[in-house]
Amino acid sequence: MEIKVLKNIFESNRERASEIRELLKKKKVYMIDLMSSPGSGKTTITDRLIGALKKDYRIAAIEGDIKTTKDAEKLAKHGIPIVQIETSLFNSDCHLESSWIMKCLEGFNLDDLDLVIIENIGNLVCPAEFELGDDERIVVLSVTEGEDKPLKYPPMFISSKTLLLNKIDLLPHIEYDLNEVLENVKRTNPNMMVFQMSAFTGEGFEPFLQYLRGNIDAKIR
Ligand SMILES: Nc1nc2c(ncn2[C@@H]2O[C@H](COP(=O)(O)OP(=O)(O)OP(=O)(O)O)[C@@H](O)[C@H]2O)c(=O)[nH]1
Ligand SMILES: [Mg+2]
Repeated sequence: MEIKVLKNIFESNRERASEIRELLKKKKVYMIDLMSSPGSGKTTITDRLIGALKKDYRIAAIEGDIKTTKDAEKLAKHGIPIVQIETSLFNSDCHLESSWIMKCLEGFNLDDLDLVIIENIGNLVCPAEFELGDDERIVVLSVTEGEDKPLKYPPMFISSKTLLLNKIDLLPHIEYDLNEVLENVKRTNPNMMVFQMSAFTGEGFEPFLQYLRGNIDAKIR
């Protein structure tokens, strides 16, 4: 019985994710799902992304947190549509689900959008289990989290297309083996695209921007 309930949750989430995929295909909107541990740099990256892309694309953001509207407030200066999901208002869930994303999308005018950025809740485990109907799952891993995370938390790395290895400005100050983390990524997901960057200084951000522009344009142009 327990297994049946669990299966139903995942099935209904997957069905709604498929509906989202269809809707975004029809409306020609690209959607990314940024996932990571708490504090890896999702909001800082989102801020930089919006700043760099808002001249060329019409962007909206969905911010997921258990509590507070702090991340949405940080992005408010861009003047784009933003929805903050606070899961403490229902179950304090540690991930976002596709039915909530659908609700947010229904609140946007999709005819006036090219790109939706979802910042998932800071958690390297649960969000991997819940498809959101996005075009691209992106994991952010900061260098202060250790080289072993791809091996320890494989579902997140296997289910994602892209890795942003963030906070490389801190490398001179810490013990960190770049080759080791890259090897661990390759062992976990050989097809993963990896971008090394500092969302803080902007170093390494341009190649990721070019790659993302290519993916967005391939869908919406
Ligand atoms: N040195 C350095 N600090 C960074 C970088 N990116 C983010 N930070 C800092 O790391 C802290 C957390 O960054 P956030 O962008 O809030 O991280 P987050 O993943 O959105 O965090 P949650 O939403 O709480 O999961 C902040 O103090 C940022 O200024 C970076 O590339 N280098
Ligand atoms: Mg954040």
